[in-house]
Amino acid sequence: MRVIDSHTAGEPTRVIISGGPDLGDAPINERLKILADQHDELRRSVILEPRGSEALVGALLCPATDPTCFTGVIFFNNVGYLGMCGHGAMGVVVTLAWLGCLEPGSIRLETPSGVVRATLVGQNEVTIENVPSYRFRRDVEVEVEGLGLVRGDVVWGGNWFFLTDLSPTPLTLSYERELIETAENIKQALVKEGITGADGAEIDHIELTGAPNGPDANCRNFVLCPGGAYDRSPCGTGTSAKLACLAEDGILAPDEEWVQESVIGSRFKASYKRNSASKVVPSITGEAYVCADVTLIRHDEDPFRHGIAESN
Ligand code: PYC
Repeated sequence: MRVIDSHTAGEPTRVIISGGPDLGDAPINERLKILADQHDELRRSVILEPRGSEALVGALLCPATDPTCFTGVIFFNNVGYLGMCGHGAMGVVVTLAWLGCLEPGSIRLETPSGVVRATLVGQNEVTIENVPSYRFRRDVEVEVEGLGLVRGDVVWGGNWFFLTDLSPTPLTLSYERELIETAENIKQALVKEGITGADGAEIDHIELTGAPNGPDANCRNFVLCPGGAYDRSPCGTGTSAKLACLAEDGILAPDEEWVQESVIGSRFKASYKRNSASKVVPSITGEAYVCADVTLIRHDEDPFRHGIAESN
């Protein structure tokens, strides 16, 4: 199986170029279900060790059902599937350009969370116009082990987020273990107290926000992803969630620039517009770089051909 690896602001994406299954021509959400139900070993072998790592997000390209879209894309990680992935969409675009399939300019990508417009500038800079983002619940209070009462917002940015500016430690890598534990405890507390996104959706991303380190950034974040890895980038969908709150609170005006810094110090530039329904439509700009063009080999006799999982 040929895959191309890239990183967007430090966060890795692995795009499957050949060797993926044919998922038919049903709507993309149904194809995601077929992939999950019938071909989940693909996700595991591409993402899990020994071929991958917990930080990796995979992308399977498939023909779009919407004729205005360049391609469909299904994102997945070490524990399952993502409706949308901002850094991953940037990685896909840069990968397609590196393969010679795309020129600088705009395309539309069909994702399970909705259609996303992506604009490539040069070879490495990509702007994603994400799905409309909104705050679902504000100032939600949750009792968290080791932290006490934590207040935050439940927000949709293409994935479900709990955003809070409470962090007992600075948002730096020297506190990596503590930050993961804090975010995991918040996530567990949300589950325990039955706090969800719309229609009972699990809140599977926790975003801790705080003051930036650099003078040219507005905010720093630490984002815990569903499989327990933290996002090395400022997280495209997480930055979208942040913009939705800033817009609603009247802190950021349409078209005003917001610079989001990640826990490793990388940045996304962001802004938003309001669509005809007055919904916040975030634009997120970042840089992605192709870093490997790889053939993954899965021997029939290899006991870990489908990755190292608890069930091994
Ligand atoms: O950039 O949206 C994102 C993302 C989600 C999970 C990891 N990265």
